[in-house]
Amino acid sequence: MATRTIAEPYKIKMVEPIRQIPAEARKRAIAEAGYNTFLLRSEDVYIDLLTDSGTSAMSDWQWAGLMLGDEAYAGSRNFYNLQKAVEEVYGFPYTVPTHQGRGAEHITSQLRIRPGQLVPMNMYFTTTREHVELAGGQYVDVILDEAHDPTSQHPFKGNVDLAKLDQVARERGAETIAYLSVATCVNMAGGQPISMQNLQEVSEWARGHQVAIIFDATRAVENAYFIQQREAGFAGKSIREILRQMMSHGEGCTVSAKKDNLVNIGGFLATRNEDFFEKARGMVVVFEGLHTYGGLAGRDMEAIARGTYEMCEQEYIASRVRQVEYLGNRLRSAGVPIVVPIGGHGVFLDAKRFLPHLSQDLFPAQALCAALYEDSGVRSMERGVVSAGRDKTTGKHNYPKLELVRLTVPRRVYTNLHMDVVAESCIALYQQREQVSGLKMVHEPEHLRFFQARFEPA
Ligand code: P70
Repeated sequence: MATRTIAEPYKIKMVEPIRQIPAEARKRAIAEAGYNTFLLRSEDVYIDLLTDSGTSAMSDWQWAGLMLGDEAYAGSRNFYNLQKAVEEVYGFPYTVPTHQGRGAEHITSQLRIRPGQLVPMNMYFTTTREHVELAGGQYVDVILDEAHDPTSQHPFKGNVDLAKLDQVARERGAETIAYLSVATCVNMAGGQPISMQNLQEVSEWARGHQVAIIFDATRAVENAYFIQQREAGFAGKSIREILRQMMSHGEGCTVSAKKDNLVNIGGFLATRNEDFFEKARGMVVVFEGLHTYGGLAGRDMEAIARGTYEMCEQEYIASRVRQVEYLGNRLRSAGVPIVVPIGGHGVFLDAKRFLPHLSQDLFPAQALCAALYEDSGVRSMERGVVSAGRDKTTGKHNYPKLELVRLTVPRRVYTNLHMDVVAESCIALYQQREQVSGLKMVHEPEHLRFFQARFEPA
């Protein structure tokens, strides 16, 4: 039987006009932005696939919640609604709101890492790693080798390699591990999920070595969807059940609510460890705000609470991930090299295979982002050598195996016709790929350089 089309489980109530500025203006804009898509003005962008972070369309129920914001300095009712939603959906009884994900990472790193300790992670994320290092910790990569191979079809490329964990414990001693930082739908690997079976094994390992697991649960719902679709025994389970089961393996989590939770700003730290919670509550007042708002307005917390329920709806998450898949399949069938399997939040172009004539010193992914913008006004994000930064001890560039351009799909924002426009632009560029030339970096900030670095044609 032919499969029927599944449409978005919503209709559009309000629209925001977008426009494509002329080719000459795009050429000028990207040059003025130092060939860095982070430095473009959003008004000069046609279809914005820079990120899925804070770019979601909220529902009418969330917007209605904004009007119910209780803007009291202390004890806002929206905080209690948020706490309840987090407890019901993730299963953690204690919540500390933060202005966004990195606020929660900051508190976690400062409280849980002693200088010289290690933090094994299933691949680095830029802000997480920066906070680990600022706290004197050291990141160790313990993801499967397959995650570093854009062509490997492994269905759970986000899995932790237990042999790598054993090696860390053997060589450095388990007591040097501050905690395991386990990411869901691993961003830098291309939005690749971790399996429930692997989570179970990692959690047994962690218990055996008396090491805590703290999740980066920023894209845990997308991960839960992949478990439901791909892992034996989960087809009949709801997203909420799967998410709860995933989180049961951790002591707590940090979350950027700007992704899964369908809001434009916000984040939180949640835990079942009362002592950690007490300490985090003590620290949030120094860096973010009182423990019942953490840098957010009451209305923001209400929107997160409501988004936290909505994100688990089956029809929503299916249509969201399928839209990403739709874009990926269009590119794949035209022979454009992308990371497979197609990820949860975006399609990742493999710049090494797209532009084989450019060495990593010529920043191929950065150059490809700039070329894509020039071609169509589509904005994407570099996830390669620029994002990987420099080694803190040798001062040399980190050369990641993955040199990628991320086409990140905002939630509930674009239609599949927008995806067609994006695909056609990538395909056109691929057909004339020899014409894309490399870049040289002319301005390099010390921290998280990719945000503000500037380039010129090499
Ligand atoms: C993105 C955004 C944010 C993020 C994340 C994971 C897995 C934590 C955070 C931090 C924004 C971004 C951040 C750094 C570089 C580029 C883009 N990811 N963990 O676009 O959360 O932004 O709320 O502080 O993906 O992927 P927040």
